[in-house]
Amino acid sequence: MEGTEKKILFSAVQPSGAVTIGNYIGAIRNFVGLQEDYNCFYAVADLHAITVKQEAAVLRKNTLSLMALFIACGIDPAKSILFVQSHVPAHCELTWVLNTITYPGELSRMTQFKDKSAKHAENVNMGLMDYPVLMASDILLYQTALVPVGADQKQHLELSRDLAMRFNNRYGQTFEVPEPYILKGNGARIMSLADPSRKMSKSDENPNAFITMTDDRDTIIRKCKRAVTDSGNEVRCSEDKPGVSNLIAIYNAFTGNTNEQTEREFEGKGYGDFKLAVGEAVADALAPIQSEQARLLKDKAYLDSVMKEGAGKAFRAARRTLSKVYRKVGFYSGE
Ligand code: ATP
Ligand code: LTN
Repeated sequence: MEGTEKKILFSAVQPSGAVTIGNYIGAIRNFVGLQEDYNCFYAVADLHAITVKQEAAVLRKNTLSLMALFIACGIDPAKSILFVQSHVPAHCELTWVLNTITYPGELSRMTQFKDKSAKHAENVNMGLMDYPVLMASDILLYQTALVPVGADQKQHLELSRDLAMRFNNRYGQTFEVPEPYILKGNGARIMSLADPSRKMSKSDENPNAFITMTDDRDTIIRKCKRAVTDSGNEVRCSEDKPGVSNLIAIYNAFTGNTNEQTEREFEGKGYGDFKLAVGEAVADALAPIQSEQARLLKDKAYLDSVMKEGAGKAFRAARRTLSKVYRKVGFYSGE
């Protein structure tokens, strides 16, 4: 079938720090397989990243690294449109219009806003609150049908759907109403290694809470060995064993096992053997991605050309929707 008949898919990751295996398992890994069946747009969400304090030089570096990581993980610039969010001004332009149909109460009750406001009490800014509207703009600009994300983004996606429907009701059919694509089972939400009641987050102040995509083998194994587990000594996935269940989810993500297969594999063995095996499986899976990312980062001209081409294509697609929006709301554009 021709590419033009494929539905559109959009997702993004923030360059707000070292990407974790939570981001990889919950989001990036799934981006790769979806490239065959959808017209995919994948963005580095730098506009979102500045809703918490970033160091300019570090943000620039993280943007380039994330672009290289996308490609190293298997996103093919010949199949998907890879770009940096701030290179396409329509994201900010649509955000302004969508702000006028968003109620403050919808934003102030968002879980992520409440969590991040508590965590960054010294910098509770309007951007942090408006974050989900910018995210809705990212999605709606491309007439997106499907949005692959981790479970933590479900609430934001609900808002994107509400805003699409609200705008369509008020101004006439303009936006496709997007569907979330969230993994089933324990991979959709990888938990902190230090506290399995919280999600693994790249901005956690404790580096032992997460494994990054660039951690070396020894670090990965050490972090797995230190991971908080539960009482008992049995490798079994269950609600009363959040620490072990989380390690099983990680192990399965990198080995392709099911919960049952992993439980059988470690029957009669203790947590020690299991944690070592998890660390080795993660390190083995990340090694080829790491070397490819390092190779790409040496070829800045190539990365720049991918970004430039992606931004051009995204710009044209976004313009079509933005022009329609501007017409519907009544902005004068000359005779
Ligand atoms: P921060 O911790 O700085 O808020 P983050 O890692 O939560 O960042 P993003 O970079 O915006 O946030 O996340 C990119 C993608 O990774 C999203 O689809 C998100 O749902 C997914 N994701 C993030 N953390 C996890 C996790 N622990 N488990 C599964 N998926 C995750
Ligand atoms: N907020 C997202 C990252 C993101 C995103 C998007 C995801 C920004 N824009 C559009 C999907 C679609 C997060 O995962 N924290």
